[in-house]
Amino acid sequence: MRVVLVERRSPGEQSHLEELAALARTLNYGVAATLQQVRDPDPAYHIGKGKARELADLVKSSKAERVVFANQLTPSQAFKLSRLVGVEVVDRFQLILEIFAMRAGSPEAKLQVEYARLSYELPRIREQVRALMSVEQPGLMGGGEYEVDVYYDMVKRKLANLRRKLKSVAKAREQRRKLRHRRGFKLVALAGYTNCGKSTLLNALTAANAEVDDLYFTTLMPRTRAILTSRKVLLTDTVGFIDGLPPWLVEAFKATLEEIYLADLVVLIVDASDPIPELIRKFRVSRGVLAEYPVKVVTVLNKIDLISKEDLECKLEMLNNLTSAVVPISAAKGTNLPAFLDVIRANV
Ligand SMILES: Nc1nc2c(ncn2[C@@H]2O[C@H](COP(=O)(O)OP(=O)(O)OP(=O)(O)O)[C@@H](O)[C@H]2O)c(=O)[nH]1
Ligand SMILES: [Mg+2]
Repeated sequence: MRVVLVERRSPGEQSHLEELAALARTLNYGVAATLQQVRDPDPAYHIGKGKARELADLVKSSKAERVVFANQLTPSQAFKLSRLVGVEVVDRFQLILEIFAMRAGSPEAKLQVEYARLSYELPRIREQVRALMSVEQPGLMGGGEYEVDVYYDMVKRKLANLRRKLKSVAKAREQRRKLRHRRGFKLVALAGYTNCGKSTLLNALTAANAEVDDLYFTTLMPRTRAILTSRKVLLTDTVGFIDGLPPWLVEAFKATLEEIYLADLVVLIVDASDPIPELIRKFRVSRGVLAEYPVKVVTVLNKIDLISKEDLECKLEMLNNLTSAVVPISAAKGTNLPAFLDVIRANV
């Protein structure tokens, strides 16, 4: 599918368009064109009205079938925009949800994604229906309200039901962790921004054979394996972080994220191949997710095979100013993994 990517930024704000393009690639979309505007959000179209018309022309000339916004849109903005440009308009969160839905292989992942989808939908149901009805049957609002209420209640009941199921999933995970602890295992979780190389590192140190690719959110479900050279240490691969992770998504993936928060040690992986501002942004996002929990963290700088020696020194120095004792590695090439294992053993 061909898509147009749009981003509105407030003055001085960093662009997220490149990341949006990576998300779009993950869904196998081709980026036909991009459009940016620096201004405060407009209540009607999010971007300015003139810019919205420009978008409509761009959609037509580039034969795009969908528009994706880097910003969160209200249902009525998405609705108005799609009427103006003639194709569906979605935001980054919908894109992330679709990726999660596509990646969800296990029953547990499906539960979590369904929970996330409905939590996203619930506060928007009324506005969505209102936006639809105001065009199709102006003046007939009253009649539909009852049906909206029925639907709203149904979604709420579904959510309560899913919450119960997810709770039992979390309990099962907790019991497994306790059992492992009783048997003398130490639990180490691999965490970090999506695509930083968590699964590659898991594969390098264990017999996990986890799926690895250059797309986002390849891993949704944790996978735990013993380290080949230290059988009493269990490594867990986890779902990646992303900027602006909405609370409903975090809530849905709570059981999964608990593998991180309740580990004996968290290895925070940073992608050395990112340019410095991007590297810092992702590091901050990851630290932010971890900050709420009193868990011990060691940081590794991965993919060092992709950068020059000078670049590595510069990035190491910068990271060492933000956190202590960063270990440079290449999970793909196996560089410096023995030193990394020493750091793990010293910290669990
Ligand atoms: N050159 C190089 N590439 C790496 C290294 N580690 C990982 N990669 C590549 O980076 C991409 C992402 O790796 P994954 O292991 O899937 O990353 P992840 O953190 O598990 O990603 P998600 O599960 O999608 O969040 C893949 O294309 C890997 O081959 C490394 O040390 N060097
Ligand atoms: Mg992975």
